[in-house]
Amino acid sequence: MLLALLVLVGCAEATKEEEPEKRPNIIFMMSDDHAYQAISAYSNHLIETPNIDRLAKEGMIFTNACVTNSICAPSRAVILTGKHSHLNGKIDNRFPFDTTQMTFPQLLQDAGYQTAMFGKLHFGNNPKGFDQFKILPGQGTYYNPDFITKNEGRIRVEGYTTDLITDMTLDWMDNERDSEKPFLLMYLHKAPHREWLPPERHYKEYIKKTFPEPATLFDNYDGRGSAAKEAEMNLLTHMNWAGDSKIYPEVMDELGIPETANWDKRAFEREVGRQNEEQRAAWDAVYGPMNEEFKKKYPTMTDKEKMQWRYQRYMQDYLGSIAAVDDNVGRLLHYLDENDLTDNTLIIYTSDQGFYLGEHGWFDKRFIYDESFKTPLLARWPGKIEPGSSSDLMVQNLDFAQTLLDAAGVAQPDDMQGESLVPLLTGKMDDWTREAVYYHYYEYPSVHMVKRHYGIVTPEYKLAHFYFDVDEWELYDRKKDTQEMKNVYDDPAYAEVVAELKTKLAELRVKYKDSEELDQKYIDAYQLDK
Ligand code: SGN
Ligand code: CA
Repeated sequence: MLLALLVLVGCAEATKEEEPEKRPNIIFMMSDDHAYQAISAYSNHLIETPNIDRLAKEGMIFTNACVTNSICAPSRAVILTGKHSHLNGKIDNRFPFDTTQMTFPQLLQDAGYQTAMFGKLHFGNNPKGFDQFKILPGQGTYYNPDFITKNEGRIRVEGYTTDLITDMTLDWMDNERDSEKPFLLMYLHKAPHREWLPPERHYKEYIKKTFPEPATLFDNYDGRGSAAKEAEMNLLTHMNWAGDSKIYPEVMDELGIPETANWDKRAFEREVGRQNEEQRAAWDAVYGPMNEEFKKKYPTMTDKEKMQWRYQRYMQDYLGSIAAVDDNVGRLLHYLDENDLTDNTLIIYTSDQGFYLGEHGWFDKRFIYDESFKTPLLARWPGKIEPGSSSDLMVQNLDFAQTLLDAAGVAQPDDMQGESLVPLLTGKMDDWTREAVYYHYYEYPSVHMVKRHYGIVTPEYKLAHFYFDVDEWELYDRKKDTQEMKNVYDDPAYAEVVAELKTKLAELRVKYKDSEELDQKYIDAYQLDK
């Protein structure tokens, strides 16, 4: 009898040991243009984001995560393929994404994962490797959006986009999720992308707030090259009055304010004009009085005052849009808690790139400079990631594909160019060897006019080469000049650093298979495409 019992216990032990670890569910949460400066786990000088912060408290925060090409669709292509833009071909927002390429969701689906995508993809074609998807066409809209769906064609849904993306996600979790399989969920917000329209519950509150100005709001770009001077992303001179600051087109006419871009008023119509009667009445009850006040102030405002006013208006709408993202992240986390899904789910929260919140007087992104080059990154994986941990290593959006494949126990294709972050996440950092990252931005000439450039970034320095219609180099000492105000490329004290970094940059270009031929190829293709 005792022997039989021992044998039985022995068998149970053996089965326990042999039972393969359950593959984790994966939720990849990404918002669009969400600056790390606007997540309170990074800094709470602008906004509190308690739900997003929960991921940092219960997981890991990365303080030096960055992108390879700071713009929307290219970033998404890098994430899906695990390859730099020059290899995956999606160098800018206009080039088509080549859907014959392998992406990590296809590999996860092949390996038995149930896969779904909700929200913004921005490729102009549908994602491959998804059992279900509902995506916004192009940039999408904030109110009453259209969705392109896998099973129902193009649909229009009444409501506020950030909330709707979550409704669809939760509906899928409730009604379509196959509990026999692990899942990959890509939960992709449009917010807080331009033109920054919050829902009523937040604009009511945010329009009354005042935010601290960044130290470089009045930057005159001295000390840098022509790229910073010629970029068209200044809050005072390049922001739309109607589209961005929400001044009514008729108020602009009354005050004699010309359109900033020739689509300034059209942008307002495209977004605010999409609201239904009820939404519009609620909007006007709050933005109407703001317009009235502006009418009184405007005629005597100095340029400095206009800049300050525009900065506050920008932050009110941008941060109000983020407040809704945070609410919805909270809804999703709550659903996981309630449905016993928290423990075996790896969650990533990131943005497709960083964003300028008035630093250097700017909005938008594109540059290799920190606010757009860096991106928020938080990861939670109970039992695997130490709660409250952080990493300042230079990880990139290039690493996500391999990381998620690795987490799922799926082989990483040899031609992917990133590195799995799983060792970092699980506290086995010994084999992390990356000392520098490579960056390459292409979309020029185009909206915001940020010149083409590539460069190398190490924890200490940033070296960038601006090319195409210029041939200029910039070097920043990241430790001494954290705001990147002084290009020290020509400073003899840095001659050795320049020489060393140029060698390393050339090596990185070889390593990642970028080249002058490819630079030229993408210039030629762009010209033809014009
Ligand atoms: C639109 C925006 C630009 C933005 C690009 C790219 N203007 O053109 O400000 O830089 O998208 O953004 S808008 O008024 O039409 O919104 S991205 O996130 O898709 O790369
Ligand atoms: Ca973006």
